[in-house]
Amino acid sequence: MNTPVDTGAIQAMDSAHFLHPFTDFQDLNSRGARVITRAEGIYIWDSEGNKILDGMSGLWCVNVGYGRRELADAAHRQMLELPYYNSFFQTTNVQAATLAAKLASLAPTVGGRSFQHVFYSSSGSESNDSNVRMVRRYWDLLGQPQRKIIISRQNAYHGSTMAGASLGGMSGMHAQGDLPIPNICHIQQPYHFENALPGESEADFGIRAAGWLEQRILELGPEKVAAFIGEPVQGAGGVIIPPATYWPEIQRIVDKYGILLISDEVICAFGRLGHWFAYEKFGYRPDLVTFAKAVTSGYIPLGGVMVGDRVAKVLIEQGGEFNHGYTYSGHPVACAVALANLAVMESENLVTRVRDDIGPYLAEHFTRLAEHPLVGQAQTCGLMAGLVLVQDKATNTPFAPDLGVGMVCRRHCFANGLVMRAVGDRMIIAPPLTISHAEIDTLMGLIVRCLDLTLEEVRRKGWKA
Ligand code: PXG
Repeated sequence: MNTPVDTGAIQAMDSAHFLHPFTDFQDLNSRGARVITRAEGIYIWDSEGNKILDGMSGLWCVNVGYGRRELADAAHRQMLELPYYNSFFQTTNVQAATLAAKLASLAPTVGGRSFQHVFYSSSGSESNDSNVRMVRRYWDLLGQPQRKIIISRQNAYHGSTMAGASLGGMSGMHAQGDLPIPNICHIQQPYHFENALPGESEADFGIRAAGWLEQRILELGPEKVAAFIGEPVQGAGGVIIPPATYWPEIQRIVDKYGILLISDEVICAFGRLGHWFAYEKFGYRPDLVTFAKAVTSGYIPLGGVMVGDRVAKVLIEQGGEFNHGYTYSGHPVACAVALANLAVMESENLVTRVRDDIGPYLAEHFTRLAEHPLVGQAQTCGLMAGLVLVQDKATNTPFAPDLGVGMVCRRHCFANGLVMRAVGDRMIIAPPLTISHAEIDTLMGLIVRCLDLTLEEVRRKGWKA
């Protein structure tokens, strides 16, 4: 049940004291934040009693859905037994060691490369900072300290710390705070809808987009390039699904120049794409894999890096002390919750369910949205999906960005009990992996209704014929 909440009082405290992430503070204060008070399954409730279908799994993380007693019990038990101890000074804890072994067993070996080691953090951002540290240390130890540059992509999201935001390719983030830091650069993203040549097939575009990496490596000098980092499917960038040809060609290029490959799976791992880890789906062999979010289904912060054999061997056998770590590396409560979360995923076959059942079911229904007069393209990958709102469907002409049509649609979603995100004019969802067929039907009904309302509004405003 909802504990009664005085919405106005909470909003007043919120406005007076809480600086929200990625928020125009003044704008939020002028309207007051929506107060979310409880959640169950795929639904959240606000303090006014509105029930809202959470099409985003919180922020891409609540993969097992809300209200899981198993996870709460695991945290409670662990807090009573050992709430905290560090792993700096030659100590460990049962949960951190057990989880590391479990994660190693879940990460598939591809092309003879396995992941036997985990470096823990508390978030995706920290994990990518750790990646930068590990990559640089690796090349230093191999006597190639000039290999410093990490290549990433425009419109990538890799976090919000100095290194995370630098690795990411969000121009708005780079504009604040003199980013990126040195030795990080970006190539164009593999977004067929926007960047393909007229008539260019997905397959051809995928090869050409991967070729931008080789071009940049040659411009920089291969001996200076340390690593390439990418999300299997770009999440925060708007669910940008690369052509099937893209990742294998990236693999060919990094192999050719001996460059490390980092797969940032903060969103894509733990079943989101129907696999424990997404590199398996796309057929590439990363050296480092960033994870966070759904490792605990977001019930408690935990992140880390799966460290592949190639890097682990050098760090362990040649590295001596690695001068990097966090107070909460291997936090026993977070690791206990992760173990309980992975146990739920295994016992309910959530990962294979996405691949064989609910993922295809979502695809079947979501892709039909492409028939809507406002939609230029609708695609899914596992339980991630994105559609593009267009001004002219025949030519896929976009709306002028300053009209903010995506935000218009998002407002209709929120007002009608649906969390669906807008990234520019791309509307995206990533529901909990537990969503039922009937709940997908409900979700689709809500999306269609909100698209219809958006269409009505843009026509009324004369933005579309
Ligand atoms: N890498 C990826 C691929 C992510 O999606 C991070 C790193 C950073 O994780 P932390 O735990 O430090 O936030 C993320 C996070 C959005 C949105 O608007 C996405 C994320 C975070 C905040 C907002 O879609 N992803």
